[in-house]
Parts: sequence; C-alpha cells; structure tokens
Amino acid sequence: MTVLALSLVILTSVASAAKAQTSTHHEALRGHQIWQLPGDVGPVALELLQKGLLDVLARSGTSRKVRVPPQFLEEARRILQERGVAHEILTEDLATFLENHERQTKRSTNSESCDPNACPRPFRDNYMTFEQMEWFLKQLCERSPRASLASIGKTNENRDIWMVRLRLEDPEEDSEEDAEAASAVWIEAGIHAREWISSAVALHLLETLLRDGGDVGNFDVHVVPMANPDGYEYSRMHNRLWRKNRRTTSKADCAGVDLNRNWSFQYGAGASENECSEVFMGTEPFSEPETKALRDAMTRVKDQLKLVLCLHSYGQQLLYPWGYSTMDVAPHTDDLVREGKVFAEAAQYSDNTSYAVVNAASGLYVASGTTSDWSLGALGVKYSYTLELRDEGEQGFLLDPSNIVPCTEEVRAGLQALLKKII
Ligand code: 0X9
Ligand code: ZN
Repeated sequence: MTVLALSLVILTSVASAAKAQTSTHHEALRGHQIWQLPGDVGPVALELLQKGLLDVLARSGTSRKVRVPPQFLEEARRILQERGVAHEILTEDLATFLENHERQTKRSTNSESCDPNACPRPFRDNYMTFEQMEWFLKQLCERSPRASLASIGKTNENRDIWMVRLRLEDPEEDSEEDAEAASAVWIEAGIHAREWISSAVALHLLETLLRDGGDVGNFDVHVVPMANPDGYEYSRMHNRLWRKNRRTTSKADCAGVDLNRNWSFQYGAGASENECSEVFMGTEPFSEPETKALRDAMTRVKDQLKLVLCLHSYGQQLLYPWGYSTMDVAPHTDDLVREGKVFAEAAQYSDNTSYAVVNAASGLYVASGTTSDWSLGALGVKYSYTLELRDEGEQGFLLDPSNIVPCTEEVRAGLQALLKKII
C-alpha cells in the first residue's frame, strides 16, 4: 500500500469514527429548521403543508411555527417570498436542538431498558416505551376484575392495538344489574405519534378511574391509549417529531399516513393526497389497520356511546365538530359548546390550566377525515370532541413528563363534570 493510500485509509477511518461519535438518534432531523410565520398567513401554509414542504407544529392567533426539512428550505423560502409572507428562523438545526434538550433534561427519548432498581417512575420521571406501556396495561387488567384488555388489531409492523374496557359502577347500585346496558365513553389517544402526553394521560387516567371510580353511576369506559404504536416507537427511536403511522408508500422516502385524516366521513378536504405530506390521508378511507381497528371496535359499542374524546396535543383546546368545514354547523352545537364549557371549567379548577372551547375548523384549522367528525357524522355520537392537551406551545411536543399527573387530573375532573351532565 502506498503512503498516500494508507493515509487515505487512516483519514477515512478517523472521519467515520468522528461521525459515529457525533451521530445520534436525531439524525433524521439534521438540518431541519423551525420557522415562525405570521398568524394571518392565509392559504399558503395549507398549500405548503399539502405539498409536503412543511409541517405545522403550532398555530395561535398571532403566529405559526412550522418545521421545514433541509431539502425544501429554498423552495419554501421562495414561495413565501413570492406571496409576501415573512418568516423568522427560530431553530437552525433541530437535531442539535434535540441533542441539547436531552443533555439539559438528562433524559433520552430512546432509552429502552433500565436497571430493575432504578427504573424511571411511570408518569413522573419519563415517558414510557411502547413495551413498558403494554406491560403496564397487562398488570392493570390482571389486578382488577373491572378492567379487561383486548387487542383490536395489528399495525403494519405487527404491533397490537390495545383497548381497555373499564366497568365503573355506582357504589350505591347493585353491581351486576344493567352491566350490559351501561352507557359508554370512548377515549382515543396517541393517534399522532409525537403527542406523547396523550398516551401517558390515557394510561394514568385508566389507573385513577379504576382506583377512584367515575362517580357518575354505571358506565363503561373504552380506552385505546396507544392508537399508533408504530409511529410512537419511530418517534422515540428515530424522529422525535414523527406524526403519521409507518405505512410504506409508493415513494421510498415518504412513509406514513396521517391516521386523523383517514376516516371516511368527509374524507379528502383539508387533507393531502401527497404521500410526502404530514397530512397524507392514505389511498382510501380506512386504508390503515389502525383506523380500521378503531372503526370496528367503536361500531361494536356504538349504541352505548354517549361521548367520544380524542386526546391530542398541544394547544389546550377542546375542539367540537365540524372540523371539515367552517361553513357547516354540527347538529346540537349549542349543547356541544355548553357541555364543553362544563369540561373546561372543571379542568381549570383542578390546576388552573385553561382550555378554550372552540370549533375545530374555525378555531384551529380545517381538517377532514378525523375520528371526531366521523364519530358524530357516521356513528351518530352526539358528544364528540378532540382535546388538545398541554401546553400552549412553550414546550410543545417536548412537554416535560412532570405534566403527566396534573394533566391527567384536570382531564379526569373535566370528564367527570361533563359525564354528570350528559349521562
Ligand atoms: O390536525 C389534527 O389532526 C388535530 N391537531 S394536532 O395538532 N393534534 O394534529 C386537530 C384535529 C381537529 N380537527 C380540526 N382541526 N379540524
Ligand atoms: Zn394530534
């Protein structure tokens, strides 16, 4: 080997060793930027979202935060410039940002195992892995005869979609009577992968409801705490801001269907046909195993269902239908708003967190093919809401786990007050 060739080999191995040292599980977000756009940006944001050029992370009255992948920075900049929309760069490189965040919080998003004597306390120190959540559910249901666990389907990557049924009874009533006829509540959580607080709250809510009861008479609670396990694991291991499921598409670089755009009711408007978009609706309604499983399980109990609550994050908003259009008004909107405010008031009383009760389409944005619209429009469940949990954007999807317990408590308080009114 010549001296030149040898030094090339040495140089290459030094370079790859350096690369191996610095590369982390956040590589998928290397070079991605967060931009702030004005709140009144108009249809250009939806257009860029549908084209797959950006991902809307947050929207308030005055601004929007969007994530732009490195390959689209130029194009997005050009289109915004052409439309006269200014943008400010909030984060230069998301991977570096997340690495610093992990260093500061001393918590890795992809920690998988722990020493039996020093595991993070669930719901307090850290978010759980999907496997830990499964283990938690199995324990919970083994311990209590009032809780039963069933797999309602399998994901594309062969994970189970778990549903828990809790039977809550009025302590003053005969326990066996009316068991079949009980009214029921449906809670869906984790349909969007990165919204970790949603699954954590659903799991802790199960635990607290089982411990304290519901205090509103006989009723069943059906909870699907991890509606998108493949996405959740991908967001832990590879891309903290992953939103969709992990369906492979015709474009090798663009995986995933937005499961909250894949339901049949008003399928299409306010979603995207582009596989690369964060709001890709799939090839047809219920093309995904997750939405199919949810649809079938909900349909089996539809006559009992009085309330459907879909847990998302973030924004602290209780959204009522319709979400597919700002022009149409949902039936019984007055009741939805009135009882929604009952929820928000009780939730605020718990820990002074305010939840705004707003229409999904006009208060947030137009989106169609959602669980919530389908529950009202196709299944006929009058009270159907999407709840955007904590926070209002300070930490966003990277919400500190210390929020899990108080956030669950306020949801429980709101739910209980709401159920008292509607059951
Ligand atoms: O976009 C969604 O699916 C939900 N928001 S999130 O930030 N969690 O992704 C909101 C769905 C509610 N419906 C409408 N806004 N139309
Ligand atoms: Zn969501």
